[in-house]
Amino acid sequence: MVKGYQMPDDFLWGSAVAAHQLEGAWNVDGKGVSIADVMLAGKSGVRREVTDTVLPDGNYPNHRGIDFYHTFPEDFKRMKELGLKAFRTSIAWTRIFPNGDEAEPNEAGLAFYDRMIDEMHKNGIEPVITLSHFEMPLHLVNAYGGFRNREVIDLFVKFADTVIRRYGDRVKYWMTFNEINNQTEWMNPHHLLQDSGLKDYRPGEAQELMYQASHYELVASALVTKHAHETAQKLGTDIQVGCMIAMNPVYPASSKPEDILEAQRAMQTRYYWGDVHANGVYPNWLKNFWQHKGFKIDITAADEKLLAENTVDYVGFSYYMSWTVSDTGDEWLEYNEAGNHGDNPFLKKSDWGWQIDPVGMRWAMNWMWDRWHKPLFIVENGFGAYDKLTDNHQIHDDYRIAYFQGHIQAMEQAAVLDGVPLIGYLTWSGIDLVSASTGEMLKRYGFIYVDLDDMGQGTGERYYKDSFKWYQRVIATNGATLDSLD
Ligand code: P53
Repeated sequence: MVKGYQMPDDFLWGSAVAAHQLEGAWNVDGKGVSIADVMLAGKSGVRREVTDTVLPDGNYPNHRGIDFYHTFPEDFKRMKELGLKAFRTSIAWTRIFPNGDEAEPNEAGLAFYDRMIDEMHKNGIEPVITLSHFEMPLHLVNAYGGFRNREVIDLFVKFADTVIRRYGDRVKYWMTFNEINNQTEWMNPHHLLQDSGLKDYRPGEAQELMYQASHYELVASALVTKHAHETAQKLGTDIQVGCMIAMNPVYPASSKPEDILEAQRAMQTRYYWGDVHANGVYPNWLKNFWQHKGFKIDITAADEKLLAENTVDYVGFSYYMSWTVSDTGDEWLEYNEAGNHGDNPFLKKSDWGWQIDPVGMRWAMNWMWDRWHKPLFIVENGFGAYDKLTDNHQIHDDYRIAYFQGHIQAMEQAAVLDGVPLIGYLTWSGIDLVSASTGEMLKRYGFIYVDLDDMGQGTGERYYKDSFKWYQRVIATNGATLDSLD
C-alpha cells in the first residue's frame, strides 16, 4: 500500500517536454539553427561536444528528436488517453525568429504552434509554455555574445511578446527561462551555453559573466511578465507568468554547524534567481560577495525598479534529486557546485548517478513557499532509466512507478497536509525524448516508449509502458490511488 491523498478538482496533472528534445524538423519551414542543433550526442558520464557549425557527419540527436513536429496529432491522442490535463512544451525561438534579430517573425513557425496549441485544446489538454528552454538562436551567440550583451534582452522580449500576443487567448500559463539556475555550475560550459548562450570566454571570467548574463535574463523575465500582464488586459484573459527553477535541495552532510552553514549558503547561491523573481530584490550576501570577488555587475536603478515591480505570478520548478555539502573552511562560504558534493548514505542513485530523494520534494516545497510566498507549479519530475522492450512490445518499468509513487506522495503531503499552494504536477516527460545533458535516447523518461536508439535507428513506433496505466489511474483518482498495479 502506498498512501495517496486526493488533490483539488482543478489540479493540473500532466507531463512536460521541450521543443528541441522531441520536435526534430530542425531546418524545416524556415527554422534557424539553435544552440541545441550544434550539440553532438554524449553518453552517461560523457559530455556533449558542441560544434561551431553543423558538421555533415555529426550525430546531432536533436535534429530528429522523435519527429513530434509531424506526429503530434497522434501523440496528443495518446496523451488524452493517458488522461493528461496539462502539457508543457517550449516554443523554439528559432522557428519564430530564425536568427533572433529579424524585423518580422516567420509566419510558418507561428502557424505550426497555432496547430499544436489547437490540437492540445481539442484533446482537452491545457498548454503550459516555456519561452526559453535551452534553444537560443546560434546567431545570437556568435554575433552578440549571448546574454552577456544587454541588446539580447530586447531581442528576447520581442520574441516573447510576439508569441504571447499570438497565443495569449489560448495559453494561460507561461514560463520565461527554463532552469535559469543551472548556471550555478558555471564551471561547466554546457550550462553556460544552454542557459545564457555564453561561449568563447576566458575561464577566469566565467563566474562574473554568469552573474552578468543572469541579471540581463532576470531583467528580460521581468519585462516579459510586465508585457504579458498588459497583453492579458487587452485580450481580457488571465495570463500567469512564472519563473522556472531547477530545485535540488542541498543538505548539510552532517549536523556539524559548519556543514549546516555551508548548506545554507549553497541554497542561497542556487536559489537567488528565485529571490529576485519572486521577491524582486537581490540578497545582501550576494552583493557583498560580488564586491569581495571584484565583480562589477551592470545593474541600473531602472533595472532594480523593474525587478521590484514585476515579480512572477508563480514559481515553476523541476525536481529530480538532492545533494549534500560539507564545510570548506572558506570564510565567504563560497559554494562550488562542481566540487562540494558528497554522497548521501541514506539515498540510492539512478544509473546516471542522480540521488533519488522523494522526501526532499516535500522539504523543498515547504522551503520555497516559506521563502517566496508564491504558488508553486511542479513542471518537471521524473526518472531517466534504460527500458527493455519485450518481444510482445511491453515495457515493465516498475522502477519508474516506484520513483513516482514516492515523489507524488511527498508532493501530496506538502500540498494536502502542509497546505503549500500548488497549481499542478507535470512529469518529465510523458513520452521518450532526447536527454538534455547527454543527448541519449536510451535515457528514457516517458510513459510512452518510442522505438528509436541513440543513433536514431528504429521504427519510431510508440508503445505504452506499464507506468502509462499506473499514471492513468493516479490522474483518474485525482491522486488518491498510488498503489502498484496488480
Ligand atoms: P536529462 C541537469 C540536471 C537536472 C535537470 O535531464 C536538467 C539538467 C540539464 O541537463 O535538465 C532538466 O535529459 C531539463 C530538461 C531535461 C530534464 O531535466 O539530462 O529542463 O530539458 O531533459 C532531464 O536527463
